[in-house]
Amino acid sequence: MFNSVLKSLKIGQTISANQYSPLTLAYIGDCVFELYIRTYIIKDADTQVDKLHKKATGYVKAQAQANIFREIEPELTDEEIAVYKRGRNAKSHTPKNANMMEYKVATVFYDRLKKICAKKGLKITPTVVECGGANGSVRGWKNGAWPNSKILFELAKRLDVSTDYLLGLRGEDSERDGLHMGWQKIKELSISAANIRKMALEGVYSAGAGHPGGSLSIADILSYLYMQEMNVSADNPKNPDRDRFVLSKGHCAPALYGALAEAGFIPKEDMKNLRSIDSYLQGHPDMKTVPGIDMSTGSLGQGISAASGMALAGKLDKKDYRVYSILGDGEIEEGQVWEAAMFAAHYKLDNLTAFLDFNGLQIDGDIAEVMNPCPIDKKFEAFNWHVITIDAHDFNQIEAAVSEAKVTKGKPTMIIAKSVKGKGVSFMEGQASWHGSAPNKEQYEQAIAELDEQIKVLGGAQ
Ligand SMILES: Cc1ncc(C[n+]2csc(CCOP(=O)(O)OP(=O)(O)O)c2C)c(N)n1
Ligand SMILES: [Mg+2]
Repeated sequence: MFNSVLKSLKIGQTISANQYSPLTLAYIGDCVFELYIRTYIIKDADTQVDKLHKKATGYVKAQAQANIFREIEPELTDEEIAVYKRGRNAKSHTPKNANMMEYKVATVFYDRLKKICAKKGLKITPTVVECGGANGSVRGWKNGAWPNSKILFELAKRLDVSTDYLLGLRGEDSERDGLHMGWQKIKELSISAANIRKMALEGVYSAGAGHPGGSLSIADILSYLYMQEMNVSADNPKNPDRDRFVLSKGHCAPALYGALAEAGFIPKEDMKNLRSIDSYLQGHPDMKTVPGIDMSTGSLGQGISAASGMALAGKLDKKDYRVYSILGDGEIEEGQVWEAAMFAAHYKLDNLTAFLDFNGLQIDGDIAEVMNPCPIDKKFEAFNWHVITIDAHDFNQIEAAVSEAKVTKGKPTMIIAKSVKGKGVSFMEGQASWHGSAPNKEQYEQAIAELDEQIKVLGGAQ
């Protein structure tokens, strides 16, 4: 059935409104589902599924479905569970074709489509649901290409919403709904983040030293802050009214330099001089030599203290600027962090927004084994901070959290950003060994190729 719908659809063809039969919905649901797996399951770092999924086999899809099923089972009704299990291959314990989840996603998708069209004053007409693409047919799973979910991308693009919104992963009926970022903006920020990752790696590779893992895990947050959020300008880096940024985990300077280069503060060509004896781009940020750097950091724990002081200064001077900072999850094992936490809450520094890069790893491995700081959220709450937990690689969540921080009065905000150390480079992800070591030539070239591929998929220039 799915195949016949697949065959009946052509790239560039128009799906008419009366084709919104359950079958078509199920088909679109299938497309959506593939993307769901890519954006949701893979993101959650089930690397085994990730690797297999890249092979784009039906088995993997089934496996991923089984994983989703296990995750959502407690929320399903008995009837839904029965529908799911009817579709299962009893021997392999994996589901067959359409299952309840697909049906659910398809339904949510249609609801979302209706909602966004109503919001934008559009009717669900052939033009709204027209399929897009260049090469004449809807692409399937072959060649590891982006598959049928192309339709989803096309719709998201046309409607200027994110794919997550259409998938029902974000925004439903919440007050954050209105904050939803458009597809175009997410694409731009994703491309900037990939560029920041590339530049950070270029620096570390050229220097033969540095910290790639924690640099890659904060690239999305930096992209959001520098390319979207902060009131800063390369033309006037010392503007007294600018927002401030302090990289408390200063060893991740390569990512900060990448962000500054992406935002035009420093020339991109300078990345290759990272850590050279005569370069202004040292292994840790130096406020005296690098335009756009507000605080010299690297000794863990000190940056957040300085950021708190800047926030208090802003209050005393009756300035509107906001102060942003990023801490590491290993960094918060430093006692000084908790003095700063107490200080910022005591002085009700609601102009201070900190991110905690919760990648689970520090220099020697698992943070829980070195000196377990968990539960981190409860600790900051106890210190009287407003705490929000998000996915560090999801721009909608970053934006929603920053917006929430801006309207939170009387308290500083800690955004606990669950991240993947080494994010964006397959062989670095989740590996403590990439905390502070440089890639060799072959590894560097592979990493850049992977990031270039990501940029290509996003439609950017590599
Ligand atoms: C006061 C101090 N002690 C030790 C170090 C050495 N050091 C550099 S990075 C690091 C681990 C930090 O872990 P985390 O904050 O989790 O960093 P990330 O995972 O984000 O790279 C350590 C111990 C330091 N820079 N400062
Ligand atoms: Mg860490």
